[in-house]
Amino acid sequence: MLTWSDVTPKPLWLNRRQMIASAGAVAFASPVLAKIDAAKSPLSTTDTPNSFEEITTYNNFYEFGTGKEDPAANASALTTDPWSIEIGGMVDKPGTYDLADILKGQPLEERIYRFRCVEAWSMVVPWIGFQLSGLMNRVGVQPSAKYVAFETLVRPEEMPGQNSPLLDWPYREGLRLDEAMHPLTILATGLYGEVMPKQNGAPIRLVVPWKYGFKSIKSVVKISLTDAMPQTTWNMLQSSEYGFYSNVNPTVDHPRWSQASERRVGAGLFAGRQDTLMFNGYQDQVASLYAGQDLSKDF
Ligand SMILES: Nc1nc2c(c(=O)[nH]1)N[C@H]1C(S)=C(S)[C@@H](COP(=O)(O)O)O[C@H]1N2
Ligand SMILES: [Mo]
Repeated sequence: MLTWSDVTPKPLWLNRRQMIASAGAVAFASPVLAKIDAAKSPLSTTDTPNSFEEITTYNNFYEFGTGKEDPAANASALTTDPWSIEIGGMVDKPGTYDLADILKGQPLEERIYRFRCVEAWSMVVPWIGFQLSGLMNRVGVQPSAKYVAFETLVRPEEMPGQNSPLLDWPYREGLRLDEAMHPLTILATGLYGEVMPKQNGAPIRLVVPWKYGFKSIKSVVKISLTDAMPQTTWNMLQSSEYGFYSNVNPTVDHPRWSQASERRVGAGLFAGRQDTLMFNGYQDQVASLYAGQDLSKDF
């Protein structure tokens, strides 16, 4: 059976700006950096991307600790090959799919997305990924399915944060089916043209750019189609602060802080804060999904 490393594209190209951006972090790993050759999606933002360094050293990945530097320091121990995802529930073709098999036939694209954490910081990330809808269509979503549930790997030997009951492991997330099928929703397998760094959720993680960052679950090993709204990690921990929808919404504050503005990571000490946009700026594409819903209740 093919493994992820067999299908990882070999060195292709590298432009000078990216070489400078990523040199400190990865250049030592190989003389020529492996690049994934993926066309840029028109769904990309024109905002300037954060640097590779910023994206890979300021992370939330509680399986590796709660500090922003912990994932970069601790994630190297994670084994990401072999990797498979168990896909089940209300699908025609349930099974445990090897990562290479999951990627088969799914067109990889570069998607430069704004990314907004619930902690009121933001980044711009050039992801490499494919639409979740492509995988859903391949496994055959049954008419009874209304939601998609996701789980992260549980492997405390390699994920030291899982040795404490800080969160109820596995990390869990969920989307309504129409959100999961939306063209903006991707499974990402890389960033900056590189195979996904471990601290960012290698080898495959969800990215939902109009929702707070915690919806974008990392290192996914299980996907289930259900007819009931799935349990989600942050909602289970504190339902008054974290709802199921978690759409970026500057008019609905977190009970302990404002969501009206955000700090762009790396923008510099004097850059100031910027206004947070409804649906993180993806209003034109996604507002219709929530027509008729009271977003102060469905937060
Ligand atoms: N499994 C798992 N996924 C996770 C998290 C986590 O702790 N564990 N943190 C979430 C949060 S709060 C954010 S902001 C993003 C951060 O993604 P990044 O580190 O790639 O920027 O990952 C999300 N996905
Ligand atoms: Mo977050």
